[in-house]
Amino acid sequence: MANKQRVLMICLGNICRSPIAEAVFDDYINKNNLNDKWQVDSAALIGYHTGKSPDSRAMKTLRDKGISNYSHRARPITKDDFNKYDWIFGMDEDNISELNRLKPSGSKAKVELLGSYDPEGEKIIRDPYYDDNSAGFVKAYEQCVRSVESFLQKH
Ligand code: WE7
Repeated sequence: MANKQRVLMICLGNICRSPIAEAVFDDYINKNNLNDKWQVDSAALIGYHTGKSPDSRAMKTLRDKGISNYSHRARPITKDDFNKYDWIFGMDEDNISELNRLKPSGSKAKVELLGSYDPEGEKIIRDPYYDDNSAGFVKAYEQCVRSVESFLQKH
């Protein structure tokens, strides 16, 4: 359908937080019949993990929450993404600084913290990569659910 709004979820390597955010967004638009209006993808700031599946803790968290059909391969963000997407969401302030540095001037995407939509005001979705368990992934998931719901109710 014409005039789909496009959202791109971004984190450092595209294997932990941004795949969770993408899967949560996709699940929400599927369940609410918003597929004609929205499209979502995710990407990395660094091509370090290009072609890899999300971290097993991210996939387990999604499965435990009932999202079992998600598959994704990490890819780096491109200059074109800044004109293709309407919103590009970072997970923390480092992501936002890097996105603003990469963004070609005059490109259309709005660069924002996904957590800026969290009704509980928890703006930063912390990087759980070096954690020794999956609690940080579950927390990131819950933050994504709150922010995605609130974002889609506003738009
Ligand atoms: C991460 C990461 C995350 C940090 N996912 N990596 Cl060892 C490395 C080096 C360059 C790029 C990437 Cl992606 C990675 C692996 C994957 N979420 N978070 N590294 C991380 C966190 C805090 C301080 C420094 C780093 C590299």
